[in-house]
Amino acid sequence: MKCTVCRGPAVIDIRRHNSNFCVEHFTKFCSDQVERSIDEFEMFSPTDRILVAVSGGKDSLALWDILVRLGHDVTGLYIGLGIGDYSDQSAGFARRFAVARDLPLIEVSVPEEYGYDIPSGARAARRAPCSACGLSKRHIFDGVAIDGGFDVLATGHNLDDEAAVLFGNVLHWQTEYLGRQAPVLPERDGFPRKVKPLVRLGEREMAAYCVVTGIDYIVDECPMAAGNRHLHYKASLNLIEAASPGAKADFYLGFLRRAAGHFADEAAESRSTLGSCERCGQPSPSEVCAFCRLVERATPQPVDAPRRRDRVDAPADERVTS
Ligand code: Q46
Ligand code: ZN
Ligand code: ZN
Repeated sequence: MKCTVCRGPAVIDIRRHNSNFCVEHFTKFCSDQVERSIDEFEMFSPTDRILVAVSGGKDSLALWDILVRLGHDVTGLYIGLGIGDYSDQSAGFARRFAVARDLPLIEVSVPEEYGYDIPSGARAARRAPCSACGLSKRHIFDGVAIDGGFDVLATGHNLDDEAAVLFGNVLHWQTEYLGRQAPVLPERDGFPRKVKPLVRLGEREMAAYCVVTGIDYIVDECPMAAGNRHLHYKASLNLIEAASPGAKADFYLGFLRRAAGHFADEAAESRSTLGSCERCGQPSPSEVCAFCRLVERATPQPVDAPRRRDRVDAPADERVTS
């Protein structure tokens, strides 16, 4: 197998592009795809300060690496969720990545800061673990991005993730969600701009990127992910992709180009006017936001209301810089 660009030995084939690449040209292919998404969807400018949410997994670490290589100013944000060994190990991968490259990493521990961990907190609050986890992460992402003065929050959602979510939203015709399924969500009402620069790259490519560039990442999936319906959607799409290379990208990117606009009004209508949560100050449609209600139910004894933290000058122990 030869590289389509230089005819040297190829290390990966990308069937949907009908191409094979050597290490150098595969790395370039990944950077080019990210750059193309940033430009096409107007995600951010070269001078914007970017906060990238990192889990210690392949996608978020590869995204951080690519954005740094493209010359962007990027700070990592790792959230400790208290999911046993999985959290301990994933934190280690995020820290080692940051230290080895001398990159700033902000860490927030949900158990230490808010008094619950995801497995027991979700049980106490009678929520599915991923629902409690998603709510917690969104709250912390938003708070750190806004309080730290970042221009944009970037997450490592890839083509497989986004196609699977789209598949689920189409299967159940969740039109309000379809209207919001864009790789850029603009800043509004105290929420930061959110972007997904990996939407042109699949899981297999991100794993390969980490291998060829020497990024060590946590391979194990979160133990709480078992039974998540998106795993079934991903498996179904993988079967379709195997028989018809490019189907996944056509499905997702075609939706963005040709159909997403039809659902925009519906998404806008469903947005309520937001006030501020009386406890934490974050934007909320109700007096007390969903996150503060979760904290109240998830902690054995109500703790002091979580407050917005001053992220601009995060304490030294929350930054990993070597
Ligand atoms: S970390 Fe959290 Fe995921 Fe684990 S509990 Fe669910 S949402 S599966 S990205
Ligand atoms: Zn090559
Ligand atoms: Zn609140």
